[in-house]
Amino acid sequence: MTDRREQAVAILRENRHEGYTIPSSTLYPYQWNWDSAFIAVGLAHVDEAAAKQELRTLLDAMWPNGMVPQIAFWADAEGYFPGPDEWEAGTDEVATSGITQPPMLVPAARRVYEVTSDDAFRDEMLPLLDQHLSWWVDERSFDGDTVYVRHPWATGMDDSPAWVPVLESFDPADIATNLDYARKDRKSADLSEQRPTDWDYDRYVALVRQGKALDWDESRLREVCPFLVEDVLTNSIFVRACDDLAALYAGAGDEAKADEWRRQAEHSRAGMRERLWDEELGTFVSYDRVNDRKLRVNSVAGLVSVFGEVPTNEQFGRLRENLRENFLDYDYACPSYVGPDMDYDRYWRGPAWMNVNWLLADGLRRYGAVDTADRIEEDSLELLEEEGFREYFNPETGAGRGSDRFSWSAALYLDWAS
Ligand code: 9YW
Repeated sequence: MTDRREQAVAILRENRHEGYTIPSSTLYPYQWNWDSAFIAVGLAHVDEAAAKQELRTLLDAMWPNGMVPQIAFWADAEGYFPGPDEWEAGTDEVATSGITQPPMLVPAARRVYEVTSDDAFRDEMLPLLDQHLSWWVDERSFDGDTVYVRHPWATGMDDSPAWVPVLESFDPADIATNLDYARKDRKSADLSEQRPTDWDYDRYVALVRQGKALDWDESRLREVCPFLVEDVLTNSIFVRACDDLAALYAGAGDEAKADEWRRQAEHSRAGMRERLWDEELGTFVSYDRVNDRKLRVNSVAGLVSVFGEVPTNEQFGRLRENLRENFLDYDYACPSYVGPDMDYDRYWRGPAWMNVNWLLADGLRRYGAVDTADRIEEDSLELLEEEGFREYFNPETGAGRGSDRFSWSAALYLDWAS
């Protein structure tokens, strides 16, 4: 094993708690939803039992209605805001946050199944994954095709410039009575420059307090929450999740169910092509349902539509041009955002992230864009080799940013390097 490979395995071991892996011991000391999915993909190469358990534990936190929470607070920990007392959400078994994250756990479960060929694991997962994806369709879709989220944290790309117009459209004081809080995420002067601003945080916290005041009641929140967004990244992963669930059902011999989810994938894909495509930018964008408008920014999220095979061939041609001209013109692929106020060091406003590179490379291969996928994977490996398992990276200099010993960076290294 190379040194880096040994280090990656050591990080996953060190961040492992009982049955799940925390994203980072310095910044995120609980179980996070899509982090666990990427972690399971990596763990499958080195510890199949742990990979399966990672997903089982995540699904143990599923709400009775089928929502899989963004955070499961399985054990007490210090150093994170907002913690369980702030959210007041969860199940009889575990306290959780009151929002979800992109349903990456379904593609991850398919991957883990393919690596392990464990039919019992697949059969155990099927009804749970079905319940979760059904929740998206039943509770989180206005039209039955595209799905929405109600918090920037739910998108996984917290401070994407795409959310600014929505966050500007309301006054935090109008939706939450108390706006006092203390951030715990800026543990050093450097991190202050690399994390979301206070302006963003005021709005994140106000949305949490609104949800809590309404007991996380979906139908009431649908009426009053000012952030109801059809996020392009969530939708692309959702479409892929529907296809992957269909494939798992087909393998288990349940053709009726396989058909049902294939049809859902097609229907959601069609909705995205119709409403989320932006010809001028050459990408897919998110949609603000409250103010009925596209959120027109050139974010890597739009490119990740290839992960769900969303672009038609014609759209793909345009998207690929956009990728080449605007995103690959940096020393390291792939900036999370390009455009006005791009910030190479700040979180989702410019830095390159390994999970997004992984999704993008996977999707590009589906379109036969092998060279571009190779370039993204090679750059990613180089960043990880040179800088270690950082949370994100400056796309111009390659400097590591955010937390160190970050779990999904280690896990995806294991997948790429295997
Ligand atoms: C937060 C844990 C999470 C990721 C998100 C990333 C960040 C901050 O960290 O969110 O407090 O939830 O934006 O994608 O899941 O690694």
